Formats: sequence, C-alpha cells, structure tokens
Amino acid sequence: MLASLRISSLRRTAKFIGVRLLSSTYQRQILTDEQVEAYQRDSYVILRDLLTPEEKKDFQRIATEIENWPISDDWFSYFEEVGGVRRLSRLEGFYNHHADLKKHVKGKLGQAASDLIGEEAILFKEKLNMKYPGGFGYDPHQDGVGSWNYFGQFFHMSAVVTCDPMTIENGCLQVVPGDWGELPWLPMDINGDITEEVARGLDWKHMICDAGTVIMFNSHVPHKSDVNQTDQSRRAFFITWNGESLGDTRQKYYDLRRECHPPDHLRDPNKDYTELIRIFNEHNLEQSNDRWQPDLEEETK
Ligand SMILES: O=C(O)CCC(=O)C(=O)O
Repeated sequence: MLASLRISSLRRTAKFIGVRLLSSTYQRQILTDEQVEAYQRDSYVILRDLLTPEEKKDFQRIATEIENWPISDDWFSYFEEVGGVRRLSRLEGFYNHHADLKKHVKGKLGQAASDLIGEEAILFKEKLNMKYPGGFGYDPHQDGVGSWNYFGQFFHMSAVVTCDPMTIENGCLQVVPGDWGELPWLPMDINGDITEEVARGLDWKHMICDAGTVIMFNSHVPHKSDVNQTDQSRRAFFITWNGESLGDTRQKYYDLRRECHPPDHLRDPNKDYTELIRIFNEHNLEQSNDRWQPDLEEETK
C-alpha cells in the first residue's frame, strides 16, 4: 500500500531529473531523415502515411472492438456524463488483451518511437480516448508532470493513432511546437495544468488529420483539446513508451493507478481519492462526472 508520504517523495524526485539519454549505437529502423528532423525541430511529428490503408482500417476495427468490451477488473474503463447520459470516455491498460493491437505496437509504432527516443522503446502505457459527441476536452498540460515520472522515469514518447478524422470541430489534439524535452515544467495550477496566463501566450497548432494518422510527441510538449461539438465520435489511441535504459515500469504505473485512480467499479466507497487522483493530473476525467470540487481550484488564485 502506498502511503501519501511515499508519493510526495516520488514527486520530488521526478521534479529534479530532466535529461534525456540517447544511445550513440542505436540504428534507426523506420523513420526518414525528414521525419526525425521535424521531430527534433518541433518535438512532435505528424506521420500521415506511416500506416498503410489496411493498417489504418485495422486500427478502426480494433478501436470498435475495444470500446465494446464489458467492464472488467483487467482494464480501466472511465465514464463521463453528457446531457444526463453516462458513457465511456476512456479505456486504459488493455495492451495484453488484444493480440492485433500488440502486433501494431510492437511493429511500426514501437519502431517509430525507438527512432525518436534514440534507443529501444519499452511500452509504458496505452489508452483509447473516445470523445463521443459532446465528449469533454483536455486543459493545457504536459504529460510528464506527476505520475509518469515516478519509478525513475523522466522522458516518454507518445503516438496518437487517430481512429476517426480529427477536426477543429470535433476537438482535435492541439500542440505547441518548440524545443521541449527538458525541465523545467511550465508554471502549473493546482490541478497540474499549465496556468491559464501561460497557456494563452503559447502558439497552439491544431492537428487536423484523417483517420489512421500517427502523431508522435514527447511528454514535455504542451497540448490540449476542446469538446467534441459534432455528432460523430473522435476516437484516438494514445500509446506511450520510455527508453529501455529507464526500465520497464508499466506494471508499477498501473498498480499505482489501480490504487489511486481506479475506475468506478473498483473504487472503495469509504476512501477519499481526491488527493490521490491529483498525482495523475487527470481531473478532466473526474470533471466530466461533475466530481471535481471547484473550491480546490480556487486555492491557486
Ligand atoms: O484526446 C484528447 O483530445 C487529448 C488527450 C490528452 O491530452 C490526454 O489524454 O492527456
């Protein structure tokens, strides 16, 4: 059982490490010079044709299968309430339960992640964000803040694989190009999001793309998205790796998540999760259920 003292010491450790390791012997596997250069310039790269048309369709099939899975102790299903209707907003931690997804993650996606990290990529976490019509947006944040950086981790690479087109109207991902990848983090509010004042001054780019596009970005890149204003879903996988020199901490991450931010059906009704959820910077998932207390946000003002 993790005591809150242990959590705050993990948090302190994560805050002071911020250097990226690159192996000088690594041989690039799949990305072109141009793609790697785009990533090195902007800290993200859009790969519109990394996947073949068949592979793009396959990701849509896999997303449809996974979103129809029942609630289970084996993965994490998070829900939101829109217009009084409760529906799925996210699934996490399903990698070991879908053989075809595993194949894709180990194949081209893992190779592209390795090419950008500069050493063999180890899977850290995976999720499928549903963003159904009216589905909530995400406040401006940097992913590496908080729990991602526990257990000696400090740098991650994510691949967004879009399963529906991303448009301004349906709440596409927005990122800020720049030389991101090292500390310090941008100024944060109490929820771990970038402060409104700082976010307002950033140069946000909309990631408008077709289904099957892959967007790679590192865990320091500021990003956000808006509510889906259309009547179609906007599903996207977010697959995240770390370099092998930082070890395999996926199980530890999900054990911590199970303890501190479990899905509803695994929550202990007698436990207050408010502070524990903070270490995951996932208040957006809670807000979508009207469960996040606004008075806590006031403390920062
Ligand atoms: O799905 C989106 O629109 C953004 C998701 C995001 O930023 C996150 O899950 O951290």
